Amino acid sequence: GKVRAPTHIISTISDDRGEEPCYAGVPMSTIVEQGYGVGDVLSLLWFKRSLPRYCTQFIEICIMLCADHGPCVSGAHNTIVTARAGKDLVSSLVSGLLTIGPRFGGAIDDAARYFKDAYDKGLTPYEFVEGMKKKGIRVPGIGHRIKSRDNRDKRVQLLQRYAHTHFPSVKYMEYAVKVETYTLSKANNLVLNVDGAIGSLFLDLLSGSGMFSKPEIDEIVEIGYLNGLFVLARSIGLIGHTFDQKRLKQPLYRHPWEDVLYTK
Ligand code: Q5B
Repeated sequence: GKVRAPTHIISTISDDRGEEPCYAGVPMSTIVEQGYGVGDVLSLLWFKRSLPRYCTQFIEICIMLCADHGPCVSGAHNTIVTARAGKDLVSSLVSGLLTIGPRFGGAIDDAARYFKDAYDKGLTPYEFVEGMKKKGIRVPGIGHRIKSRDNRDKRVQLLQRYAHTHFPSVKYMEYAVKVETYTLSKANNLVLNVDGAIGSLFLDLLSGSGMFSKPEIDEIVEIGYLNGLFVLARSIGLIGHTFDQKRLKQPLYRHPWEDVLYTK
């Protein structure tokens, strides 16, 4: 038979060799003519399948809600400083993106991992939170610098409301809310944050939609797809902050001496 020389790259999500590009086998003309949205395209390229409308709309809501959170957060701050140093769009964007991690925006995957593990093992919120404390690990998806019991994060409420209306099951999110009830008994700012809401609700999407097998869900959680939602979304805002600084012709940023504690 035919012998195929081994290739250096294997790729399974898209193909540009034909008359038109295809995403997971779906031609671009179908995507455009049938009114696919960003959620559909993300589903094809990340999950290699079309998802039901309520799922793709949820993905789009996550992207819209996380697109920006003002100039004071780590990512925007870095982007603003970089743009003001005269750097180009890509440099300004990536300097902001590089701050996304376990404390800022990049706790979605770990929130999903820990909430899934705790729920699947049947741990009570008390056992889960105190177990994390013993290990010296902060509960990912819990806590916020400015949000608190008395100043709830509207984004979290909007995501929860959407899921309650459209998802067949919200068991992971309900577990995360029980964890929040326990952490709030410890401190006012230990709320379920936007990372925790997306992490727990994405578990509900994966397990409740019937579109993913159990090994596929485990693989998605293990690989860590979900921080990608925040990275993708916040890129929109960081690009906006770059243009804003350039439009405003802002000079080189220098932090004021008065705001530094010089000490030995
Ligand atoms: N403590 C977020 O901390 C923050 C605890 C905890 C147990 C916790 C912290 C945290 C987990 C990571 C996470 C996503 C660093 C946040 C986001 C996007 C954003 C951002 C924006 C946007 C805030 C005071 C005491 C200490 C701590 C304890 C704190 N968190 N205990 N589990 N999770 N969370 N990140 O206020 O006894 O005094 O030592 O790491 O989910 O990034 O808008 O800003 O859209 O851009 O700085 O929303 O919660 O509190 O560090 O002074 O801690 O609380 O151990 O206890 P803070 P700290 P003790 S959403």
